Amino acid sequence: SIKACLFDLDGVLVDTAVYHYQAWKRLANTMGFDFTEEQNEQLKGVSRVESLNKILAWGGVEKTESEKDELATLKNSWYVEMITKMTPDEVLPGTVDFLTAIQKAGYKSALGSASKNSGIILERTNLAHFFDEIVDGNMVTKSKPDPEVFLKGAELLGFQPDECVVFEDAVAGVEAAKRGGMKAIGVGEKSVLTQADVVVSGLDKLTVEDLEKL
Ligand code: G16
Ligand code: MG
Repeated sequence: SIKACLFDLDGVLVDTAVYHYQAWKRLANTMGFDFTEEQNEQLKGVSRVESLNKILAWGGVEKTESEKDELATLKNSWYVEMITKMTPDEVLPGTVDFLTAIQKAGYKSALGSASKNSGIILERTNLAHFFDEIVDGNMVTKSKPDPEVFLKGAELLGFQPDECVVFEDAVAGVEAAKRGGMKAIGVGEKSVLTQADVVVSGLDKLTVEDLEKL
């Protein structure tokens, strides 16, 4: 049975995708091109370097490794400027209630995010205290859909993969959970998150009883 919960950050607990989008858009604009909101969907759950590579390809722009480092750093400085101003109001609906309920019911929780900025986001939104362990982009070498981020979370919490459930909004994240041998609750659309065991529109639609039924 399920004993631990592993949460993705962006798109599950908070909506930082809008800030990533604004910062990447600004970067593309400085290079003389733009990209659409639809293209932006492809950046969700994807690491910073991989996101930059995709954007450069969309603009038909080639850069050296050191130029890419500079561009990624510039984008991140704009992104950090925005997330530093985040408030607890930006936590997605139902998140605090659900995290409180599972904590009371005795489930352990870990974060499993691709972001290297998870610490600042969790502090600004008052969510940090809900997590027994934090695994983020600073601690992993392989991006989702590789299961590394979630396997590390399970290990740090001291549980087997099949005792864990992952909450994910990205296709790559759901795939990572399944490849890691975990249950996956998709947050989003059923037609998109086809590999998930259960799909909900948000954490506001979940109760502790739903975890017992997995
Ligand atoms: C998040 C976002 C991605 C972002 C990645 C890296 O992942 O969904 O769009 O590119 O983190 O973020 P950073 O540049 O802050 O290291 P997740 O796993 O929380 O959904
Ligand atoms: Mg996500």
